[in-house]
Amino acid sequence: MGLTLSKSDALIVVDVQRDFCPGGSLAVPAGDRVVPVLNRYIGRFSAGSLPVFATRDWHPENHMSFEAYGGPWPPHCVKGTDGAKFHPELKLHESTVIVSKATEPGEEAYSGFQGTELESMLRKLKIKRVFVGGLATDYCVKNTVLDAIKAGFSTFLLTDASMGVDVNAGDCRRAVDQMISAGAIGITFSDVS
Ligand code: VGL
Ligand code: ZN
Repeated sequence: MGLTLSKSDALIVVDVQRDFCPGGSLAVPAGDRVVPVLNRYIGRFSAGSLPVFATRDWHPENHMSFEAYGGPWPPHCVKGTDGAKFHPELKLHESTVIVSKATEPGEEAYSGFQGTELESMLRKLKIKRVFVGGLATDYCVKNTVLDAIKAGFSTFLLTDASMGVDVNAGDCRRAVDQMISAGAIGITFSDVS
């Protein structure tokens, strides 16, 4: 596609945390495969001094999404635990802005925009286009992409740097279709290099 990155572009890395990677409590199968690809995007954005945001699921111990509290998931990404840490090989820079979400016991937030300062920070920087990748395609990536579109950003889905859970077969494919129908543009690293 040959995109030229500029000052109004931002990268949003979604939930690349240990618990969502193999060995974690809510692992995306082969979720860690996004790490080297995201590192290339991070390198590309950082080289141009363009902003990089990293969202993280940051739950209290009694979060409503956990089975014990009526939710669908095993405990994961409890704030301050090893499972909530970013994948150790994810090369975040000093300047990366970390966005913690789903921090309230009674509120789920699959989107990085929900209950956070992400949108206001992007506006302050006069960002017009966002590039979104990470985990999981069918939950937090999807909801972050859909909210970015709703907020008026031109939104690019990093198809080579996102992976999903597929609780039901086809969930990821449907999530990608839904994002594209809503206006997201699917790209791979070669489009920005
Ligand atoms: C996520 C399930 C539960 C995600 C977060 O980051 O996609 N999925 N919490
Ligand atoms: Zn969660």
